[in-house]
Amino acid sequence: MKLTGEWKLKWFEPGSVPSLEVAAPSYIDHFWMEASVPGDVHSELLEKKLIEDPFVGHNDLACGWMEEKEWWYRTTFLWEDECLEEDYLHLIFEGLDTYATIYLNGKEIGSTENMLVEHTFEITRQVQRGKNVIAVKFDPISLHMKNKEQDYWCSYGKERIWTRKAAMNFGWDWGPRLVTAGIWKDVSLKKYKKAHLEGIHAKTVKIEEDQAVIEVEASFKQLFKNKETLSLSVELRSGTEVITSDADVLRAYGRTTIEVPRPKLWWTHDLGEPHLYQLKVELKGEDGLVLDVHEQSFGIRQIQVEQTHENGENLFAFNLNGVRLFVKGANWIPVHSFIGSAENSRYTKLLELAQDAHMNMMRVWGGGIYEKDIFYRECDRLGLLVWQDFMFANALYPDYNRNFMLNVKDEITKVIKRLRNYSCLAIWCGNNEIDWIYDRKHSDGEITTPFYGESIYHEVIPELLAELDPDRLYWPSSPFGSSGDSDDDDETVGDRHNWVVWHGNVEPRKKGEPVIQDISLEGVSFKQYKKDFTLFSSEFGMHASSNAYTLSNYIPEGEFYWKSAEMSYRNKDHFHEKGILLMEGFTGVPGTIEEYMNYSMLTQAEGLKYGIEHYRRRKPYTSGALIWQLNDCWPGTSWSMVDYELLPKASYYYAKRFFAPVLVTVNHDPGSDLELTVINDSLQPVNDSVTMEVLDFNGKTVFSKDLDFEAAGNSVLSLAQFTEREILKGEKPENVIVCLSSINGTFPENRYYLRDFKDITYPETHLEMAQSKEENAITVRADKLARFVKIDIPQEEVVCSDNFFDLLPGEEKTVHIQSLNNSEVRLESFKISAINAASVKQAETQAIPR
Ligand code: BMA
Repeated sequence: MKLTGEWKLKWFEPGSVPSLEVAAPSYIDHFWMEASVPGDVHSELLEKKLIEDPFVGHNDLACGWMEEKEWWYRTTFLWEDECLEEDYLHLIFEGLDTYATIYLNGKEIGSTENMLVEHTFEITRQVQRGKNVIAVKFDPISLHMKNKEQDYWCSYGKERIWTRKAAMNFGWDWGPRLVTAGIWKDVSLKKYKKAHLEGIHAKTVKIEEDQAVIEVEASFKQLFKNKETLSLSVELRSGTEVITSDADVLRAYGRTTIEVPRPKLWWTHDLGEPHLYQLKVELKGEDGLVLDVHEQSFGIRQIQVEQTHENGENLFAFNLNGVRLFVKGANWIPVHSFIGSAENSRYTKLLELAQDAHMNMMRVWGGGIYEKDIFYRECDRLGLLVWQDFMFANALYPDYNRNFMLNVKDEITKVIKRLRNYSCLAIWCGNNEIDWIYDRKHSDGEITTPFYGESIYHEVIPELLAELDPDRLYWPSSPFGSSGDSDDDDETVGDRHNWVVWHGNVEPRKKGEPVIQDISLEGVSFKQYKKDFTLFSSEFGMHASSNAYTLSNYIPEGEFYWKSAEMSYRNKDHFHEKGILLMEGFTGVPGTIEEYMNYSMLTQAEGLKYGIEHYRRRKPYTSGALIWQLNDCWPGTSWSMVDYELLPKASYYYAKRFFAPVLVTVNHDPGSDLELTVINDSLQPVNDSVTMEVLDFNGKTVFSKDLDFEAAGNSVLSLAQFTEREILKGEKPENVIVCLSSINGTFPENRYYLRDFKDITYPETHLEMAQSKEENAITVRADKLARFVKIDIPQEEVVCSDNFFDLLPGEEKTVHIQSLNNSEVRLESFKISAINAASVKQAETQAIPR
């Protein structure tokens, strides 16, 4: 029985009313506001218009008072069921944010201090027939911080040292401080008879040609009065195919293996079908009656991380069902500042976007939450792997405190049990950047304390995993791995965060050495990616503006201009110069808001393309590229590829090409030779021919060549090399575009300029366009080369088949438009522009002359 839906909510001054009074069934909550559960107090007050939208202007600062209140939720439920001798009842809170005390019918049944996991209460004797009252009190965090030392390293919000809550609530370098409270996940009542299942663990132990072996373990809890010998049966189903097996049970634990003939494997979507079986585990009494059932989907698959190449070199390569992968994806942060109120559909939309851009892995970054089940279910369904951090990020944690550690151990245990059965789960990781940054800050004298928290990642988590999920790789931190005296960002071992680009880190660096940062045009430039020979790039990226619609919705009137205080407030990173330097090196410094939006998006998109094509050419010695970051939790300017209103930035559309399974790339820098490489991540051999054309901006062919190739499955093929002279035939390098296209259609068109944007003078081009309402499509054409053709969409959650593209002279492109929320697409309000277009076109006016 679900207890979600309507609850009542009210805030009090902390301690101003005795708790037992408010919790009492007789208490009159008549005048309290109604509240949704799951949810959070900010969303509730916003809906009731009691606060201004915290995302508009500086309104987030006006919400500060909410952190200092005591928040109460109350609800009633009717319990008509009888609890018999052998029955017992659980009240389950899947998420309480954060310091909560729970009362049932006026009695305190417990208190919790961990937002990140579920909390269950046995209420068999407290429940009454008829009306019952639940009251939940949330204390202000500050109340629990009294006498708690907070005088050591913790980026953003010192309270989070002690508080097991989404770290990003306290602010991050891409989001505001909005410290939520509330019942943020489902609440339910579950009645059991005699016993219930507790921990199911299903895994693939062997995959052979025509058979797979699955192992299912289950434990259960039995009512102490019940002395029956219980049994467990397991069923695996795919369509009409059903395999059943009974487990051998010893005390409260059972185990069985299932042999699956001709198994259909779970693959990432780029390699095959993410096939899912249905798994059912039943717990039965001596009379054969089913006491409890567990159902889930289950993918037959094996995943490992290969750390040594056949030739002895180091690797960090995921291997799925025997196939060594190149991981393509992005880092995932909470989908909203108000996580409890975020709709499940937001997860589906973002993950489908990721899949459409050929991503095959998401990293659930350690400063947010262990995601909601919908996230993992969708990753299972869509064939996306998950890199799962434990929720420890950029801070020291008080592992010297026994109570804190009991809380942490409980959290880790619950999380492993909840997530280990998802097929998408590829790796566990202890924390975000703590090992690496501890050494940096310690060497600089900024940290003088011991490495508090070290035992969590190096002792507690690995010990619990050895018991509860021993077969999946555990990686203590990200980045992690050192070849002797180097620091954990070592490119020759494990994963690496490339914050040379953007943050200007100077690397390699040895442990104990001072930290050097080079915040200069060259220091932060994306050209630095080519010096990165990492085995696995798990974080790297650059800022780009959000789309105009997203920003203009939340920036107060008159403030939507470049360098306004409101625009600058959207950028939560330190040293705003970094972004400007990055643009200065590639596009030039913007002078207007329009230029800022274009230049930052173009720099991010071209920069990521530059880095990722380099990483991909290094396969398998580089085996993964996870962009920082896929999504945003508010309408700011950040490293994200998709903005808060679910409007993709240019980099997202670029990803559809630079992450394509088969890609032909050019390795080139101004003045250097052009090296053509075919990257084939698909498992099939590809036979095709590349047409390489060098055109001037009026469309004249300067050079053209067809190059046949045959690329083996899962391989990289070096194809050809040209000097600039050979292909320019006297033309100036800044006056041409190099186009690579496929004769057989096996790879997407790939285009390059031979000089940086700022060093090119684009001709003035004229755009022509037409629209088709019936097909939700726009066709665009340009007379001369058009750079960065942008379809500006004043509507949320709309995606194009392509956007932010270039058009060759006379080239015509039809773009299909899709609304993610199925609302009407208002084509007539779209604006089409190009950086070098004479004017901006409104979608309704022009028609392409035939
Ligand atoms: C890394 C991440 C995040 C941060 C990002 C950008 O440090 O792990 O903590 O938001 O880089 O600075």
